[in-house]
Amino acid sequence: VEVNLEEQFEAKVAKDIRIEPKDWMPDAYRKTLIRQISQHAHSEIVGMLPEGNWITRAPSLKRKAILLAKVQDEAGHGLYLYSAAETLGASRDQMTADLHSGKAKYSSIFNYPTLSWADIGAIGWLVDGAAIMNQVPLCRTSYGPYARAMVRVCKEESFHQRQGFEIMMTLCNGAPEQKKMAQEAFNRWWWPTLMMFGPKDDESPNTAQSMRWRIKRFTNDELRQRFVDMMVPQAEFLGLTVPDKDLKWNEAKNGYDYGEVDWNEFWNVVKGNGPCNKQRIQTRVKAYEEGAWVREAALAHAEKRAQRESA
Ligand code: FAQ
Repeated sequence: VEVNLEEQFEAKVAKDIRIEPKDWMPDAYRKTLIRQISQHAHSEIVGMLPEGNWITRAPSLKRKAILLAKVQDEAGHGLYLYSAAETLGASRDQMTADLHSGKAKYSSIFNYPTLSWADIGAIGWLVDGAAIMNQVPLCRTSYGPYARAMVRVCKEESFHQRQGFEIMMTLCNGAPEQKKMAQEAFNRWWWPTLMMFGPKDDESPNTAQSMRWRIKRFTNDELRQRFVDMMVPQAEFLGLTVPDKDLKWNEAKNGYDYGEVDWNEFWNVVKGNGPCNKQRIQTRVKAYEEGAWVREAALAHAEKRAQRESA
């Protein structure tokens, strides 16, 4: 029977028929999805923090309102993603506990500090740009709830990316000091953004299987290359210099050659030793503890209602 189920599953994936929560699926497929979706959810939640740092200091009321909306969208994305992981049998409490204990991973990018307002532009432009590059293909991922969540997430991400680009445009067309701030932010965020796509394909233990299951539609290096090719002309348009002396157009491959990412730095950040890892986790733990009364009140309210209804 097991063989049959496995064959049926493989056949569905091959035909691009979505796998749904109640369908039979191999244990390893379920585990991989829980891993990726929960890491993605944690990234959205932790990803609120670097930008949250600038909400009170945004340079105008309009900028503040836009940034507040963007950060709230990220909370929403985190919640859809936790729900998608729950459809696979993951428990929300366990996922939260794993984030808070440092056991769970989340994107390395959110362990870097936001030192100036230009960093908010750079995050929207580069980090959301990378997120879109990675997530548009996930709208066609083989697991139904994850694919459907990505559709709305991607729409919101494209708004986020435009707001980031618009901040960069404003700074680049402004005073020399503003242009300098924009370049410095670009210098800080460029390489960490390239790391978001994950290790090189030959050092990525999960890619081959995830491609076979059509969870991933492109490899880490494929998406990283597309991202570089998309961003270089945008940087030129802004009048910014890409901080990579090895960057060079390669006519034969119809794309850019670019320098080597500092993989030591990448693994160091993934292992918890980036500039802000400890601070990020502490902030999440504190928020969770301070929200205990809300969870207790909601439970007490639900119990009262249930009693009233059964009376
Ligand atoms: N940081 O074998 P692979 C956002 C881990 S966008 C930390 O290649 P896989 C929006 C990886 O988990 C950011 N860890 O793994 C936003 C694995 O560890 P494990 C979130 C990383 O899964 C914007 C190990 O290295 N986006 O939040 C990283 O096949 C602005 C080996 O790697 C997503 O999560 C990294 N950068 O490919 C919010 C997208 N890269 O689990 C706020 C969905 C790799 O074996 C503001 N995820 N690792 O212990 C994916 O597409 C994939 O999971 C990849 C990694 C491509 C990230």
